[in-house]
Order: sequence, then structure tokens, then C-alpha cells
Amino acid sequence: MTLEVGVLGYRFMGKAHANAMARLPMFFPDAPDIERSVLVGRDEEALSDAADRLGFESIATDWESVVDDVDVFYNLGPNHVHAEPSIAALEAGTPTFCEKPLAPTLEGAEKMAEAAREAGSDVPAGCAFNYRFVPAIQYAKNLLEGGELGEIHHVRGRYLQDWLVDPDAPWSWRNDEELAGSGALGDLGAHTVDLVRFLVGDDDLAGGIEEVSGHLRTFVDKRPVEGSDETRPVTVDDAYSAQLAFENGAMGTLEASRFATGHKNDHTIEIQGSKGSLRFSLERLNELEVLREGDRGYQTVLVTDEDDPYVDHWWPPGHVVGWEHTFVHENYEFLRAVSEGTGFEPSFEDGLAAQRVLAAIEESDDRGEWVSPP
Ligand code: SOE
Repeated sequence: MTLEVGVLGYRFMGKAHANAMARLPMFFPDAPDIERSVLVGRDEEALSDAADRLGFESIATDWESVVDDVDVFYNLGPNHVHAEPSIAALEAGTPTFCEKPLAPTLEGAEKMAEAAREAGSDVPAGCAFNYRFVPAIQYAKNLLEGGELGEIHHVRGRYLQDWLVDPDAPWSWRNDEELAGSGALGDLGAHTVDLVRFLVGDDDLAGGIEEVSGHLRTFVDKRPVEGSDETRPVTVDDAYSAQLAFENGAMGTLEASRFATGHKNDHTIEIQGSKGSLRFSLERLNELEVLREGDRGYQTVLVTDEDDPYVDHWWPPGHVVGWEHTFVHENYEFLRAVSEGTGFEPSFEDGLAAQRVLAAIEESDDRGEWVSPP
């Protein structure tokens, strides 16, 4: 049975996921058969061009007609478009995959997670935290679950980009609180919070995040609107930093910035435990630096080898993979969950859990004191 997929959104994430779906028949032949059946957007001309390029059978300008007509719905639109179509799809019993962050607000994320609960566990609702599907992160997860780092003392997560350091870089929806919810915090920090939860959130590791202390900063408070003499206010953070206190006593330090000159897409995670440590950088995503008990220093492990759960689908060990492959991995896992009617993680519950931490970081910044995630 071929799964008909409807996708809302055809720019950056639309391309990343359409490419991922297109790779499946060749590299993941055990993935369910899918058809990229309808691409949803507002601008018919741009939509039609994108549908041709991204391999969709048809286009639609009204998501309402699509969400109960397809077998799977992908919501890849801007953050303010995540809730309503996703909730409608889940109410129609359509498995739904939504880009991160789940919603601009905690309230929206709560409504989406509730819709997923109502739809039932045989209707997968996934949140596209693609960095969980980096082989090196999966390797790190196995090390941690095997107790190889011992008691966790430190967790550090950083997501540094530089695309807004130029004050003349144009305004976009990512700069607007109504449309995005927050800036670097939700766009980048959501990924880091999810990875931290995925890697050390279990009770026998660092446990849950008990309280946070947050600091947000907007460096440039208005930007030019492309193609006009107008400027628009920036109503979200350009950068954030936060301290986390974990239930089991570990300390966390997170930050993200869109002003970090010298860093293009540098997502790093470091974890130090009583028996060892690990370091990951997205800019070297085939490697994981590991220090085990007794080592004199970090060893660099090239992970795309027999430990890599996806290596047999791609190339021989050591023939490295890239950013786009993480989308292929998450699409493979999500579409298999749809086809088999099983659960998928990261789910909308994971999206909501991340949103709770983001909201606490913002509230802490507002109040100037430590706050516990709701
Ligand atoms: C921001 O520029 C961005 O595109 C994020 O929105 C993505 O989630 C991240 O993977 C890459 O950077």
C-alpha cells in the first residue's frame, strides 16, 4: 500500500524533507512506499514551481482540504502555522510530522500534544528534531545508556550561527514574536534542549530539568524589509544563555546565537561524567570525541562504521554522511512508524517537553530568578 503524503511548506524544510523522501526507495528499500501527492502553500505560482522541483503530484492552497485526504501530513510551515493544521490532521486521524519548535507558545504546544493524545497511539505525531538521527548522537546515547560515563556532572549545549550579525540582514518571520514565538531560543535552543533530554534525561542519568536560569538578548531591534524602504521591529531574542539544574544534581549550560561570527551551523554537545566524557560538533558530525575511564585524553571515534545504525543503507564504513542524511533517517523512522502503526520519538510529547523548558528560560529572564519548567 502506497502512503500518500501531503506537505505544507516548500522552502528550506520542504526541500530537506522532500529530498529525504526521494532518497528512501534507493537507500531504504524496506521503507514503506510513499507518494509525494500534494504540496500545500499560498502562492500558487511559487507552489507549482516547487511541486515540480520537489516531485509532488499536485498542489493545494487550502490545507483544510488536504489534512483528512492524505495518509500522512507534514507541517513544515513557519512556527505560527504549526498548530491549527496539525491539530486538524490529528483530529482526522492523519499521522502528522511537524517541524520544530512544536509551536510559538507553550499554550499552542499543549493543544498540539493534547490532539495527539486524543488521536491515539496508533496515529504517530512526530516532532522533527533531526539531530537525534545523527549516527554520532545515537552512538553517544548508547555510551550513556551503557553507563560508560558514570554519574553525570556537566552537560553543555551550544548552537552558534552568524547569519544575523549584519544589522542590514533583512527581517523575516524568525524575527517576530507573533510568528516565531522566540528567536535563537526556540529556533536553535529547541534542538539543544531536545538532545539534552534524549541523551541524559533518563532517571538513571541526569534526570529531568528541575529549574533553569535564563538570559535573552536582542542586539539589533529593527531590520530592513527586503524590497522596500521599510524596517520592522525585531521582537525576539538574537541570543540566549541558560543554566540548568538537573534532578540528579548535574549542571547544565546552554546557549545559542545568531550573532556568533565564525560559526555557521555549530551545534555542539559536551557531557562530563565521573567515568568519562564525550564531545560532539555538528560541523564534524561523523565523529564523536570520547574519553573513557583511564584514557589520558579524548579519542576521536569515526562513527559512520559498524556501530552506525544506518551505515548499511549508505556506503562502506568511513564514507561520511552529511546534514541532509539526518532527515532521511528521521523520515525513514517516522514513515515506518506510520506504516506499522507504532509509536515514534521524538513525539509531540517530546516537542511539548522541550517547549516547557524554553518557556521556563523565557520566564526566568523576565523575572530575573530561577524557574522550574511547568
Ligand atoms: C535556522 O537557521 C535553522 O534553519 C533552524 O531552523 C534549523 O532547525 C536548524 O537545523 C538549522 O538552522
